[in-house]
Amino acid sequence: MKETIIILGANGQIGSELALALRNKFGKENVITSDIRPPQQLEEGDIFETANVLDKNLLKELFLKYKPTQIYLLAAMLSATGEQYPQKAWDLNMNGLLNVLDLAVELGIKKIFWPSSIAVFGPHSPKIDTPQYCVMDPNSIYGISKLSGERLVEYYHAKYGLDIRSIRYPGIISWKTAPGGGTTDYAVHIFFEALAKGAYTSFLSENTALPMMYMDDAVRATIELMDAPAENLTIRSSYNLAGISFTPTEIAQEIKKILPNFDMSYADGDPRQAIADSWPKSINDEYAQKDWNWKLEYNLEDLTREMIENLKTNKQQWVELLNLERKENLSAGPKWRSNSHV
Ligand code: VAH
Repeated sequence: MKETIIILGANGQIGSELALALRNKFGKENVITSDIRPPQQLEEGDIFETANVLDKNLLKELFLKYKPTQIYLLAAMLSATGEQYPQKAWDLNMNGLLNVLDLAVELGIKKIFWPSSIAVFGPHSPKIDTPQYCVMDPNSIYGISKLSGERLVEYYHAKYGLDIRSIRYPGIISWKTAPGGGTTDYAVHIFFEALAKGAYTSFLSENTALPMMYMDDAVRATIELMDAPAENLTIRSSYNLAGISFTPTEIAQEIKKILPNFDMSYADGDPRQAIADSWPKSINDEYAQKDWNWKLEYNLEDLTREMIENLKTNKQQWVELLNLERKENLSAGPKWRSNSHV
C-alpha cells in the first residue's frame, strides 16, 4: 500500500532529521513536513505546510488534503523551556497530542509515532539501569506532560485500536539542527563551542550522568519501531531506549582526544541542574531489544568523532546555528532559549 507521511513539528532537532530519512525511504512526494513556520531552507521537491498542532480545524484540513497513512507528531516544548512557560508547555504537549489522536480516530489514520522521553522518570525512579516499569514521579512540566501522554496513547490504542508507537528518547546529539530548549542541550552545544571557541562552560555539573544518543541511532530506532510487526510490540505506552550514559567530564575527555587544547569549565546555579538531577543516569531497554531487535551503533567515541568531523566540514552551518542560538538566547534572556518543537 502507498504510504503518505505527515511530520508535525518537522523543523525541530529530531523532526528535521526524521524528515530527511523518511523522504529517502518513501520518496519526497510522499512526505509532507509541517511546523508553525516554514523552515529556513527547502530543497527542490520538498513539501511543506504551515500548521499549528493546537489548531484542530487546520490539522483536519491538512489530513483531509493529504490522507496520511502515518503521522509523526514531534511538536513539543522541551524540559528547560517548559519550566519557563509551564502552561504553554502543557497546552502544546497535551492538546497537540489530543488533537492528533482524536483526528486519527475520526479519519481512520492508523499509524502514529509520538516521542516520549526519559523525562517521564523522577526523583524516586531507580537511577541506574532504570527499567521499563517502575515508580515514575516526574517533577518537570515536560516530564509530567510526557507521562500523561504515555497514558493517553496506551488508552487510544486499547480503546480505539490506533497503532501508536513511541520511544522514551534519551538526550539526542546531532550537528545538522540546533537543539531546542532541552536540559541535555549541553551535549550538543559543547561541540559547536569546542570548534568555534576551543572552550565550553557546561551548565550541568561535571558528574551529571545522563542517557544520550547520537541522532543517527535515534532516527534508525524510530523507523525500525515503526516498521516492526504490530503483533511483536508488547509496549504501547513508550519504549525505554538506553543510548549511552556519560557525564560532562567524560564527553570533555573524549573531545580532548581529538582537540587537545579544548578547555572545559562549569557554571553553578543553572535551573537545568535540578531537572537533570531528577532523571535517570542509565536506562534498561530490554523490551526494545526483545520486541523489535534494537541494537545501538554509536558509542561515545563514535559520536564524538562524527560530531567533530561533520561540524568541521559543515562550518558555515554551525556558525549560523550558533549565531541563531546567540540571537535567540539574547532575546529569550540569559539562560533560556524558547522553542516549540523537539
Ligand atoms: C530535553 N532533549 O532535554 C530533551 C529530552 C531526555 C531529554 O527529552 O528536554
